[in-house]
Amino acid sequence: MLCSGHAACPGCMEALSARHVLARMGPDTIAVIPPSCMAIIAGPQPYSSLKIPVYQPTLEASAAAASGIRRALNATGRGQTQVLVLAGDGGTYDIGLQALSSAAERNEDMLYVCLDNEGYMNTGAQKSSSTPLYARTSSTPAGKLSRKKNLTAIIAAHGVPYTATASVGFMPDMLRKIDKAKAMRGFRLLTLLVPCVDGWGLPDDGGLRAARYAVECGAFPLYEVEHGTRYTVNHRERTRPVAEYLAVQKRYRGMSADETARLQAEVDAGWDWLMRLEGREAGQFAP
Ligand SMILES: Cc1ncc(C[n+]2csc(CCOP(=O)(O)OP(=O)(O)O)c2C)c(N)n1
Ligand code: SF4
Ligand SMILES: [Mg+2]
Repeated sequence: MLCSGHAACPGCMEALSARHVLARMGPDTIAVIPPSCMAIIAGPQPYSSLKIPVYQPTLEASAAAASGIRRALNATGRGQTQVLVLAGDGGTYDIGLQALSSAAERNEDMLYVCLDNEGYMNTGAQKSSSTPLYARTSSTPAGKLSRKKNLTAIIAAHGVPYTATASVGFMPDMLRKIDKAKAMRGFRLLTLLVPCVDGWGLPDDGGLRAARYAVECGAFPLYEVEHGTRYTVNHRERTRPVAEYLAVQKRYRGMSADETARLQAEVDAGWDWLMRLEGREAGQFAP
């Protein structure tokens, strides 16, 4: 579904993730791809590296464009065709959030995949609200001073059928979630962590390792939320300190021991929050 010869950097995890998403979604799918690395990978019209129709909206409008395509398909008897958004974190956490929230509130029937490389990578690796605390970007050269926004929980709070995180470093979990989301109807969001070789300062063959370490240290937990309340954590073991995840990337170079300890504490707090939400659904926790 994704042709070879596209314009991704060598070793790009976004291209690898998109290839698997597209393969699972199948040919009866229309893709909506706003400005982002994925739009470069998909190619400039009239050329395309995707074997399905692609619509490229403005950076703000992915979820609105996908809503319109969905309704046009329904009106012409093509309700079975999947509408798939492939958008970056800048176009999702920040610039497209208003349209995204509206589509979630209306429970529009689409699968929205956020290819989360934690920055505006296509335009030179500026920070987004998905960039984690202390990460260096071209617009935060001394390290970001605010934390990563929790998109999954924000959209889950709209009460939509399905939101989940996934990482290409845990492929069976990722493929299961794509299949599960595809089989559902209504608004579905998958946030895929896609380590960026260029923006994170990784070696060309370092993407998968970063994708695994992020989960194993708890910085990017794998979980899914059904109907806004039922939280399930999919990878429960934390087998590394955050410091090991930071060490494989140049975007955290020069961090002090104090900053590393603060980031570890923030990851620990995020993990506890997730455990409480999961327990609350099981009746073990009174909010
Ligand atoms: C409203 C608006 N602002 C800025 C841009 C310029 N722009 C194009 S792609 C891009 C980066 C998008 O970042 P993200 O969505 O995270 O995708 P990535 O490039 O990281 O894959 C920006 C800022 C634009 N197209 N529209
Ligand atoms: S800048 Fe990053 S996300 Fe974009 S194509 Fe290159 S490696 Fe992939
Ligand atoms: Mg991005």
